[in-house]
This record gives sequence, C-alpha cells and structure tokens, in this order.
Amino acid sequence: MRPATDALIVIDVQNDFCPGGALAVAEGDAIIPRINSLMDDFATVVLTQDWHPANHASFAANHAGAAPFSMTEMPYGPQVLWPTHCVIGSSGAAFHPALRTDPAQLVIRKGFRPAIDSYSAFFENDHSTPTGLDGYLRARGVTSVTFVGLATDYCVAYSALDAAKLGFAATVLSGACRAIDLNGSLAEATAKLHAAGVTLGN
Ligand code: VGL
Ligand code: ZN
Repeated sequence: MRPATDALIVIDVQNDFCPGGALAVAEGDAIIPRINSLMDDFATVVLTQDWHPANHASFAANHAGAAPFSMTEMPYGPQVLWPTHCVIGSSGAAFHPALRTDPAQLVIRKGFRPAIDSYSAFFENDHSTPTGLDGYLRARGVTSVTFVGLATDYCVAYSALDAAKLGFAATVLSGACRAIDLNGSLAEATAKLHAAGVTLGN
C-alpha cells in the first residue's frame, strides 16, 4: 500500500476509447488488468470520464465540411476535431465493463460544456476553468498523483502537466496507458512531460 498522500488517477477508460469504440485507441483495453490491480495500492482512487453533449464543439460532425482528426481554431487555441465520442449517457461513454469502479471514491466528468473541450482532469482546454479535482485532492491531503489510462498523448498528458503545474509530484505509468499518436502527438507529449518534471515510469 502506498502512503495516504498518494492518489491514483485513472483517465477515461471508457468504451469509446477501447477497440470497437468511436475513438478507439489501439490496445486501449489491454491496460485494464494492470490498472485494476494498481487500485489496491492506493487509498485514494479517482476515475475520469469524458462526458460530452451531442452538440459538443470538439466533434467534427458539428462543423460543416470538417473531417474527423482535422484542426480548427477555438477562442482558446487550436483544437483537434474528433469523431463523435463519449456522448453523455451513451454506452460509448460508459466505463469499460472490465474496469473496476468500486475502489474509486470520486468520478470526475469533463467536457460537458458545449463550447469547450477538456482533456485535463484539472482544467478545461482554456487552461483556466477548473474541474474541482485540485481542491478535492488538496482537501484529502494528497501531494503525489499517479496517472494511468487513455490516451497517453491527450488526456493523460494534459492531466499530468497540469498536476505538475499545480505543485503535485506527478508520475505517468506509460505501461498502463495507450496513445492515439496523431501527427507526432505522442513524441510531443512525452517531451513536454519530461520538461515539466513529470516522472515517466512503466
Ligand atoms: C481524449 C480526445 C478527445 C482522451 C478525449 O481521453 O485522451 N482524447 N477526448
Ligand atoms: Zn473527448
């Protein structure tokens, strides 16, 4: 068992990010047994859930003529236009059935505002609208956070970068994550994680 100051944050292990899902990450489901057993080592376990309304601005389908995986400009900066995924209440938005959810004390839902995407578990993509996770962890005395889940180069990386910025000791266990790797996004995310002092483990 890790010290009570350590939390495990499980990012977006949802059907739509697993094989057969709307935004499937290769081998996304392969990490689940490892994540399930890691949960036994942590007194604090948080799950995140990507949770978008059908009219969400990150969906290519909501931009006339836009192809999935193309880029657009949002008021807060560049944004990938994704295939429609993790629509609120859909089976694609549900946690993968093999993922243990009982050990989690908190589920953070993110990306529910139509006009703004939210990769990070801490802040939406404007880097200023909070999800509340920072306050929750601090109130529980957490100082160190370990990230696992999907996808390494988007929601996991953004979460770990924000954690480091907020002063938490942050670790990403790459072996318990899988990446989308769109146009070099995995190499870019890895470089940013190193530069931010995030520990990369296996
Ligand atoms: C994610 C793209 C869009 C993720 C979520 O969980 O990494 N990626 N929404
Ligand atoms: Zn999303």
